[in-house]
Amino acid sequence: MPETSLTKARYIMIGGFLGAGKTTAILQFAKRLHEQGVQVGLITNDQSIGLVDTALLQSQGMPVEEITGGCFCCRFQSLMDAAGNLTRTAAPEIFIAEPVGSCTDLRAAVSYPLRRIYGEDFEIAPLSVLVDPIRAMRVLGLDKGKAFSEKVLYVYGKQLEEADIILINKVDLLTEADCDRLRDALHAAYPKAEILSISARTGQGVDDWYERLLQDEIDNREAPEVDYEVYADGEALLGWLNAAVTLDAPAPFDGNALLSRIAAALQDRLAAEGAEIAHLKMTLSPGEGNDLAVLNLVRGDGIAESIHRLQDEMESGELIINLRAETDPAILRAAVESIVGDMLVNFGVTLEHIEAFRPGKPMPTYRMAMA
Ligand SMILES: Nc1nc2c(ncn2[C@@H]2O[C@H](COP(=O)(O)OP(=O)(O)OP(=O)(O)O)[C@@H](O)[C@H]2O)c(=O)[nH]1
Ligand SMILES: [Mg+2]
Repeated sequence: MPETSLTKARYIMIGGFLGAGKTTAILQFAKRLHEQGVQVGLITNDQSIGLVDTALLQSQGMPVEEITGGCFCCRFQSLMDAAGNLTRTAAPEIFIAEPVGSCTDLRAAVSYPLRRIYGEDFEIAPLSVLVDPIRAMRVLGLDKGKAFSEKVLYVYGKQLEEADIILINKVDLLTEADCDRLRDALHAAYPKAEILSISARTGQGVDDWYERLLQDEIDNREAPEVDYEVYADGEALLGWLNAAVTLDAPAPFDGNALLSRIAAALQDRLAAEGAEIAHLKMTLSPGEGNDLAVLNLVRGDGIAESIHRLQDEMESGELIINLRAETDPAILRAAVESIVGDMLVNFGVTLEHIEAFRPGKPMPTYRMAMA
């Protein structure tokens, strides 16, 4: 619980499936607030340690706390501790939290408990859920392409069902006609949600959303029912891998090219295994300075994007890999170990951390279906 706040802080949660653009949207919103002199605190979340999202947000000078080893719902007290730590270090007026992208039931397991137990400390903003439009068109049957299996799609659907605001993100990638088709299909399937379209990257359409997030309160409606057996099975179908490697090269090398080569090799290997990638994200940071290379891939047939590039060649540093795909985690681990081994064959390499697993059954600390 924030200890030093005299007025209520605002708690904003921005959800959505893996790769939908949550971190990008949070960073842009936080930058905007920062420019306006508003103190912001960010909270990231993952099933494991070694997070690309935390590294990315910290590299932008943002106060960030991360909750690892389980989702907000299952680690509710850790969420409150993270808010307390941020209050001590940065005194935020606004907290922006990014839940795990395979997590749902946030309304009942986070928003309503927060309001009921800590309502004197927090105002709770509407629950936003972002979608990647290409993924959403496939899920809703508007477009062909590899989709996830049924139980993973159950989780995807539940995320949308509980949203106050569904955001069609990445509209910079869509034709107007496709955006309209997607909006109509989302509206038909999830009539309770307001649907906005934005580009977190370019800032298109974000102003109305920001206004809602800063002024409105979460809706009071009953949270959707969630079958935790199906939800747990759906989450467990997604293999999860986090790895951190320190590397030391015999001579300066192009770090941007190295990341692209690793991504291309992983993409080929996982396609051959029939594993649909939900999100591959990697960072490469030189041992000195604040420079950072960041690469993302959000579909098996997507194009890997370097969203930050290193200015100079590097000689030593740290590589972080976060990979989520629908497959056996042992396949992810074997792929990462062999590809990283091949690519770094002439380097001095220390594997600091590698973990590949299926997320465990979610067991929320609280579940309050009614506001
Ligand atoms: N073209 C385009 N790309 C975007 C936009 N927003 C996000 N992206 C890209 O989508 C990819 C995934 O974005 P993230 O913000 O990391 O997604 P996320 O939802 O936080 O993903 P997880 O944390 O893995 O669940 C990155 O390559 C982003 O640059 C957008 O508005 N337009
Ligand atoms: Mg993220």
